Formats: sequence, structure tokens, C-alpha cells
Amino acid sequence: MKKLNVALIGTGFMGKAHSIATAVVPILFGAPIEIERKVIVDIDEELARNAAHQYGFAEYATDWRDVISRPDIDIVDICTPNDTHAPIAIAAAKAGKHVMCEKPMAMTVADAEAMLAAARETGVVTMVSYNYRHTPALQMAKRLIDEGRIGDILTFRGHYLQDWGADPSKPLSWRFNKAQAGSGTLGDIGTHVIDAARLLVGEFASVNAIVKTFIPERPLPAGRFFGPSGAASSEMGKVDVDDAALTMIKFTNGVYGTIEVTRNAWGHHNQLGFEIHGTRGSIAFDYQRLNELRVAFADDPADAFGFRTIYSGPNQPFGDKLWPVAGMGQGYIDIKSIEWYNFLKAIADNTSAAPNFADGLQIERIAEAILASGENGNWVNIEQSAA
Ligand code: SOE
Repeated sequence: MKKLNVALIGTGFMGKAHSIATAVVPILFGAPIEIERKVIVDIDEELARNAAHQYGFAEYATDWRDVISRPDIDIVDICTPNDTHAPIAIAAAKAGKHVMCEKPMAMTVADAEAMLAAARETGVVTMVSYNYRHTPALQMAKRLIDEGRIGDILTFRGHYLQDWGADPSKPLSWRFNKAQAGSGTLGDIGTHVIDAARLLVGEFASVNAIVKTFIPERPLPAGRFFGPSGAASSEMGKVDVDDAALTMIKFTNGVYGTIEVTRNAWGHHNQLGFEIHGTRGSIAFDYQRLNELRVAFADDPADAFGFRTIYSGPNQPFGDKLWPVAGMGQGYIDIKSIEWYNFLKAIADNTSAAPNFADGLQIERIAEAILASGENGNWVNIEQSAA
């Protein structure tokens, strides 16, 4: 297969993470296809130029439209704020480019449907960057479940807790603005847990949620704002998205679950986690201890029964391709690199990647149902995709 050229749109924190991942994937895993990190794009020319130099791209540009129409671009990597995902992804897919898109996939279900339709039209490979599902310990949880080692699943208890939003003096970045983000905590981090729950348990049938905004006003940012950090101005603005969502879930396979997400939980920095209780055992995962999977099996000897820890290493999924000794420590970039490996492998094998735009659309449906339930207080059924 010919070498494929990548155009990365967005030079912020995610642009940096994807740049490292695309640089190291051939070293870590052996590239399933050869790629060249060709162009990096930012509307700010100085940022684009600096990023090209620092992140190692051959060229830079300031308008994504010029870049995705180029015949020498094969893969478009979208690392921009949420409101630009749909226009870039639709144009890229229609131009026949494979698309990696940061999460959440879209601002609305309608946008996600249009993105999926565009990708289906040209048959390009798509992936949504729900990166945490690629964590070897989480994939180990999936292996244990698939092999029936905890029996039938009874309940799923998920959460994603952060604290960068808890301080009211934190500026009103695009992540607190519905017009740019679509939703708040739910879209930003809740969708990662929804992705994990779909992967590990199955499809959501219906949800019932409490959705709240705790800090209705924040200082406007001073200058361009990249992510959870940045300077504040003295002017205040209205927050029109959720700070927290507490959701009860009925899965289509009869499992029950809950998900709690908030960015206002002091002391919890990036705590995506879950417990899964089955008829023959339990599994517990906490991303802040991402090298560890805690397990308890009903068949363990009674006098030594209880949770114990599996440390990620060569015996867990993907571990043989990373570091040779369990407990050496896998990290964020290892996971981003696995994500990119899986995407490139799907392109090389001409198959679909996971999670792809169909998964992303289903996650948008679930998120929209949670917000609707938060408004009307009812259980809301979730439309299922046709097979
Ligand atoms: C901010 O909450 C953020 O950067 C999210 O947008 C990411 O998806 C999460 O992985 C880390 O926190």
C-alpha cells in the first residue's frame, strides 16, 4: 500500500497528543501502513508554524478547506472544538479521506447522522477518539467478560469525575458554551464512559437522568483558550451547559447501570472508572491507576477471597507490543498510540475501525436522551441503529 499523508486540524492539547501518537506508532508497533505527517492546520498562522516545527509536520496551513481538498492528503485528523467536527468530517469524507475525529463526534444527533452518511457514501474508514477504551487494563476487562469469567453481568456502575471545573473563577472556555461544545460535562467526558459501557456491557435501551449546572456564570477568557486551563478576563458570561449528569440505565440485554459524571468533584482529576458485577465475579477499573485492573472471582478460595490486582503487562491485550515487564507503566501516549495503530490497521485491512462513526452516532443518541431526561424527568428510550 502506498504511503498515506496525514493532515492534522487543530494544534491544541489534542493536536499535540495525536502528533506524538502518529510519530511513535511505527516505533511501538510497526506501522500497518506507512504514513507521513504532512500538514498541520490552525487558523492562527503563528501557532500553525510553531506546531509544524515542534510536532514535526512537513507543512502548515491556516484553512482546513484548502487542505482537505488536496489530492495528496489521505487521512484527516480532527482535533478542533466540537462545533467544527461535522463540517470538517463531512467535507473530508466526501473528498474520500479517512477520518479520525476527536470526541464527542458531533454537536447533535442530526450532525452525527450526516457525518456517518458522508462516510458511508465514499466508504472511508472512520474512528472517534474515545481513547480510554484502548487502555490495556480496560481491554482486559472486556476479555474477562467475553470469556464468561465473571458470569453474566448484573450491574454496571460507571463514573468520570474531574475537578478542573469546580473553581468558579475558571474561565468560560468553549467547553462551557453550548454553541461551541453542544453540551457540557456529558459530551466532554460522560461520552467516554458511555463508550466504555457500550463496549463492555452492550447497547443502552433507556435512561433516566438528573442533569445540573452548578456554576451558571464564569469570567470570559482573556485571549484564545485551549482547554481546561487559561487566563480569565474581568467580564462575566453565562454558562449554558451541564456541569453534572447522574444517569440510571437499562441496557437492552437486561443489565442495569448508573453513570455519574461531573467536572466539579474536587480531588478527582481525571477519574474515569467503573465496577461491573457479574454472577461469578466483579471487575473494577480506575483510569488514575490505569495499569491496574481489580478483580474478584467467586471461585477463589474462601480464605483468600477478595479484590486483587492484575498489573498490566505483556499478558494483557496489546501489552506484548508495549513494555516487557508487568507494572513498568503504560501511559496516556501508549493508549493514544494503540488508538492510532487500530485506526491505521483498519485502513490497511480495508475493514471498519472501532469506535467508528456508527458508534459515535449511537453515543450521541444516548447523550441526547440523557439531556432530554434531565429536562423532562422521564425515562427516555434510545433509538437503536439498524444493523
Ligand atoms: C477536559 O475535560 C478533557 O480534556 C476532555 O475533553 C478529554 O476528553 C479527557 O480525556 C480529558 O479531559
